[in-house]
Amino acid sequence: MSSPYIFKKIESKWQQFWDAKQIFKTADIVSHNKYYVLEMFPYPSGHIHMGHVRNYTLGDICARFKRAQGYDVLHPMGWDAFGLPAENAARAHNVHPKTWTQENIAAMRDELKHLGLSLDWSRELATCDPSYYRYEQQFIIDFFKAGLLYRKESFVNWDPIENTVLANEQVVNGRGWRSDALVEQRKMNQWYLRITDFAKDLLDGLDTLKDTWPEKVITMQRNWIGRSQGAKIKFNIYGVDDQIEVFTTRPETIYGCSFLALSIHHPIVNQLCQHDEKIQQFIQTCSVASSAQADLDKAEKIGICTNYMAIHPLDPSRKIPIYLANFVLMDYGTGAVMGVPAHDSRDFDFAQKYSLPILSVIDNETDQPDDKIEGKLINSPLINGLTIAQAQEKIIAYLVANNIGQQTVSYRLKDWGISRQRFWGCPIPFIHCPTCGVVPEKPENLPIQLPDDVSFDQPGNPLDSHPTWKHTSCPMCDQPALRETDTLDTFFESSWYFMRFISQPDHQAFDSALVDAWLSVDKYIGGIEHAVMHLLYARFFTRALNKCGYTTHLEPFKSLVTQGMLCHQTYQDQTGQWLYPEQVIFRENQAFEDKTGLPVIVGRSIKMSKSKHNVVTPQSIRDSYGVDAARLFVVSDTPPERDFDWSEAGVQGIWKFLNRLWRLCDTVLPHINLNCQGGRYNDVELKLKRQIHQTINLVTNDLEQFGYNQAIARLRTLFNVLEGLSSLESYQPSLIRECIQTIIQLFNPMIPHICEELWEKLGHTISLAQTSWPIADANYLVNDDITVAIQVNGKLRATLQVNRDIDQDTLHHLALNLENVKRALDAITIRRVVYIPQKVLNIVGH
Ligand code: ANZ
Ligand code: ZN
Repeated sequence: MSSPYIFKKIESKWQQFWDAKQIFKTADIVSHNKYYVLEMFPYPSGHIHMGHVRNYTLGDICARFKRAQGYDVLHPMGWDAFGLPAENAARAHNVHPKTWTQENIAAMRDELKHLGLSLDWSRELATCDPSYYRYEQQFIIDFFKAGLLYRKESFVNWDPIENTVLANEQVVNGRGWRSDALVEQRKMNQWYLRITDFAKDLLDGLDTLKDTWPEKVITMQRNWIGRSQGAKIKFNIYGVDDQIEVFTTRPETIYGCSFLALSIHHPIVNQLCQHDEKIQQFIQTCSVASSAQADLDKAEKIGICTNYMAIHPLDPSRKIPIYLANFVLMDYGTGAVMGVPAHDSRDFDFAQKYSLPILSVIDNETDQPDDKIEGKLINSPLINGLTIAQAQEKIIAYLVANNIGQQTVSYRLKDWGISRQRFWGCPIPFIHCPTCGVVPEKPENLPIQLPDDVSFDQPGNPLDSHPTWKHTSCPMCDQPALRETDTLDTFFESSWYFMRFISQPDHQAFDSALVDAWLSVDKYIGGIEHAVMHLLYARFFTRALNKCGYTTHLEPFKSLVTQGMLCHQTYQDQTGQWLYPEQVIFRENQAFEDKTGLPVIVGRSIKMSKSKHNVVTPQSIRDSYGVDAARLFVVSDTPPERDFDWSEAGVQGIWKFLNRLWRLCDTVLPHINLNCQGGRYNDVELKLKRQIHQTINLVTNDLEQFGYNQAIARLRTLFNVLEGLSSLESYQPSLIRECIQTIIQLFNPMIPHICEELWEKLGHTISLAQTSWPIADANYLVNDDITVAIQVNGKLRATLQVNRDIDQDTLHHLALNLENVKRALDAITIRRVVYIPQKVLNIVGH
């Protein structure tokens, strides 16, 4: 009777079936019952790794579950296909980045299709395709017209070896992350998007996400946007007809100010110190350093005194030295700081180093916000004796009244610099005309395509060195002009791909009615590494498109899941070389190298990475255990947001379980037939019936909340019950059928291939992918067990866990055996016993 579980055959059979029937294709309609599931789309590096498998399995479970519940599910897949690795491959192997990318996409698509994901492949897109990026060029021009795009000369991190601008995140300890070259600060003309216009809105929007996004992501975004309330205060410069404005969050400490510190890039520095050699020398030194916040925090705080003094705005008799300091950023606040050494640790260090006065202006200052002792102002004529809050208010009122300053809010968030001196990105569709200036390309000339004949033998941007590409004529005056050779930051592509997935007409970016209907993404799943940049840019982009009339939406992602990393033990041989898991064998819990038999050093479980060789490939797992085992394993045991430890023993355990599931079906099959009818249930049957429906109820709730590991645990419990039944004959066949079917249906989102096959074996002619989710019958959800309070003369003495249908006599009997009750009854003669069913048993006596 029993047949073996041949997963390879089953898996390819059902993948072909779903594909041929186009079951997961989503109609282009304005659905009122939609559910949009999206995993962050992959970069086509060439291979699918286990992290992808976990990510897409999480999404697929959700998509299959929601589909079974009757939603119109959209679950698409595509490729985030621009970026540096393609360019590096082009340099190394003399192949066009497009060719390299397309080959990788083909390989990865093939691997993905073997995972049995319920994807609508008809919507597949690659962002390097002109049919995609042409709309980015259109957006850029729209943004320009809406005042959201501008050019600015600013200091950027310049990598002199790679010949390109680096983002702050790409500068590590002052060096280029890849070249290791000392990064310089260069002044360059760059394109910027006005994300700062939306700083407040992006911050406020987080409130609407606080129940559906992970708290830590919200916090990270909030910190990144970095709202600070404070004041701007103007200081006159002694002997010069000019002012320096500082931004401070602590205006009440103004009497403690003993120096001003300016950024080296502050415009006034050039004005006053252009011919001061020592100052110019200092600026030079500071320029060869990263402006990344993290690096600045670590760097030693240094400064230099200018020959200028500022006048204290509240006490004109005081002159305050003006310094330049490396810790003052030009692009935060006003680029100038009032130094208050007694109340700021950075200012304190600076004051000590340069022997500046340290004047305390607050008594009892404490870091404890809920401290009873409140700090009071001292040494501050205008505000002495006031609390900090009172002092702030009074100082600001004074500043405003005397036109010295005003209350203000500053954001850490900076405008998004989108220019990259790269080839493999979307060309920015502008033209530099000697007469007309910077002019957008004509709409009819879009897309501006990347050239196919490209050479990477020179450093720098090949678009710039291409013999013809940049030479064009001005759209306004028709005279010879030069094309912009910068391309867009690749975060641009990932900022709207979820809209293009919804709708991809030939002649426009998307159909707005469809996008309005299908956004926001109901479940967005991806790595925590995107907590700030990608998610913030996409939130901004949606608002920018909203402003340009493309969509009514503001927030693109309703609910977010950030999955943990996949980890594995590491192995090293005696010389410290990393070994792959398949090079290691275990004997009696000791690890040895399979070739040499020498002992292996086993390291703790860390994120799978090629450099440490602690990876398993989806391909090898598929070959040894099958896709269903891989899918089930990566979601079992651990909640999605936690790191997951991959182990051979673990996946073997899952594989054994799948075999048991297979065999159990074979075992029960002879006892059930398709049209077996159910009758009244006896007690034993009722118990099983309740277990089935409670499982449906709980698993449904678990899946709703992404508690996949929990759902699996409950399903395995029901499975164990069925597998453990001593005699199937004593149950009505219909009940056994219901039980096995429920197990299969509820397991289907995780392990769809084996479930489809078993479903078919049970005689069904309609596939599970087309079958509705089971619904728990409320009549069977009541718990068998209840807690009854046992009272003696109205006083609680004990509680008892009993079956809800227990009769009074049995209950009474059980109660009399309880120690506490016995003791209470010691000197009492029982007169009466009152039972309020399922609540209280009261024993009354005297
Ligand atoms: C006087 C003062 C006294 C300050 C005190 C702090 C404590 P957050 O909270 O991050 O907004 N600051 C202002 N602009 C700066 C810039 N461009 N580069 C570096 N530091 C700058 O920090 C605001 C505080 O950081 C401001 O308040 C200012 O120092 C400094 F007891 O002013 B404070
Ligand atoms: Zn012109």
